[in-house]
Amino acid sequence: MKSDIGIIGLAVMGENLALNMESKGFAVSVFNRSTEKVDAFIKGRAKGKRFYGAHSIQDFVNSLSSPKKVFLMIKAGAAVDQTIDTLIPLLNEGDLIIDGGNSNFKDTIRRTEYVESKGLYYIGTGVSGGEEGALKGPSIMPGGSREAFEIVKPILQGISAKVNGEPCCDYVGQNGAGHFVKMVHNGIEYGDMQLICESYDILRCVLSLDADELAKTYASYNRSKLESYLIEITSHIFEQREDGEPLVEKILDCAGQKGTGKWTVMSALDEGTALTLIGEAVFARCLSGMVDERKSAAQRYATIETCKGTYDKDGFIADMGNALYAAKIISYAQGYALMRSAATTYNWDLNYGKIALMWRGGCIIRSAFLGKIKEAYERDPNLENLLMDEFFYNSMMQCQNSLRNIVKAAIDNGIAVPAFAAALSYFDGYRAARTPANLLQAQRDYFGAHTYERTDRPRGEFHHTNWTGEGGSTTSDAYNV
Ligand code: NBP
Repeated sequence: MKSDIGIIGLAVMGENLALNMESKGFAVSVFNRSTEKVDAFIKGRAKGKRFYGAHSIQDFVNSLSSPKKVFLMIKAGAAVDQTIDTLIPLLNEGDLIIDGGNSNFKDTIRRTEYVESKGLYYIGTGVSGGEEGALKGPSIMPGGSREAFEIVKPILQGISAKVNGEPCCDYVGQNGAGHFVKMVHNGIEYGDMQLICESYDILRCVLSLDADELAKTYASYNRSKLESYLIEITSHIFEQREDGEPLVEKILDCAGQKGTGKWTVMSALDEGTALTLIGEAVFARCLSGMVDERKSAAQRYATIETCKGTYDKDGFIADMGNALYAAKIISYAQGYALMRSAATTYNWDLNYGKIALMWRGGCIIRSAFLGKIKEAYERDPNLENLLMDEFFYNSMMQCQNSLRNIVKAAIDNGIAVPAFAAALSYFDGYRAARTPANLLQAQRDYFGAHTYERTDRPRGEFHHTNWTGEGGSTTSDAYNV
């Protein structure tokens, strides 16, 4: 009997996805470049289950029923291109290649065109939820043609997480849309994690909370509007002890990153949308990496007083909860604004409510809050910015003072809060009818004759002033900074 689907790549994600598929009733073929991993899997976790372990790609392809569905779960980058090139001559018209790794969406746009030019279908899909999600039900964000999605829909929706019976997997859009949305998901994950880390830094400094109290505080946040996987695991992390000491205090404060946060910020720069909170989250990881330099600077500036304020404990903890909520709203507003802009650039018809639903379960940023985003886009599918939605407007009005209090406390106590501060600055900038950019335009026109629009003239009319009396009337249209 032939298999319903085949997976190439038996590292942590591929192995668990394969087991998930088999547990949902699909027969699965597996292949891995180093074939000893195939044997180890078949003799180990796959024993007695409906798997076929192949030792060559040809054997692997032959073992699949038509249309053949090949799911790549391998390292992103050149490995994907190489494997696609190996597969193309072995597949027939109408067969499908699915890339489930963290590929750059621009690579996925290119590969979709290439694979489709050979008469095959191509799906680039985000898969989120790590090892556990892959096994028990990840969030799956597929992009490609609709026909391609229909071929594999029963399998992808079958293995995905479910919230209230609805699969956390649906068609996202053409070519790179799935990988783009997954990338933004990862960027938002960076922002959520950074906000939680900053809240921990403030709480331990200002209120001197110990690990037990922090565990209780985050557990209480998890019973509130902040309910989410990341808040939940944070409370568990504070409970973890080693030799009687909280393990978290023994972990070096040097953050790693694999690049999807950076890609998100780079695409925001390409789009010209303000993704300040995620940008700060990426830079905070960079700064954390300068371990020795920071130690020297700490000694040099040791006389600056930090952690010196006194605050009402219960009131401060409540303020922190509200500040986290307000900053999270702003971060998601920025992330969704980026997706809106990219949808126009790349001609994707993104359904923002469905995207919120796909993130609602199975993935790292899963939270009750995403249900509110889904409702906001149900109220208005063309919502310009989440901050303009009725629910989020009311939430911001309830929480923005707390965000100010927390940023003030951080500044007074000498604690870095790049993400909280970026959130507040974006909010205040976004709701400003008049920014100081009039002066900026005057500066640009002064030194570079870049011209400016006027408040007392129609938009689109550009004016130049000879500020020094020495310049001519020639204006710049090629040189822009
Ligand atoms: P890795 O990203 O560590 O990749 C290891 C797999 O890639 C192995 O099967 C390896 O085969 C294969 N591979 C490599 Br490396 N080069 C290859 C080549 N030239 N040709 C064929 N196969 C090659 O595995 P992972 O952590 O399971 O992640 C898989 C994908 O899913 C990645 O794109 C990752 O970014 C993404 N992802 C990971 C997570 C997570 O939590 N880990 C979550 C979501 C998405 P070998 O055994 O022969 O070396």
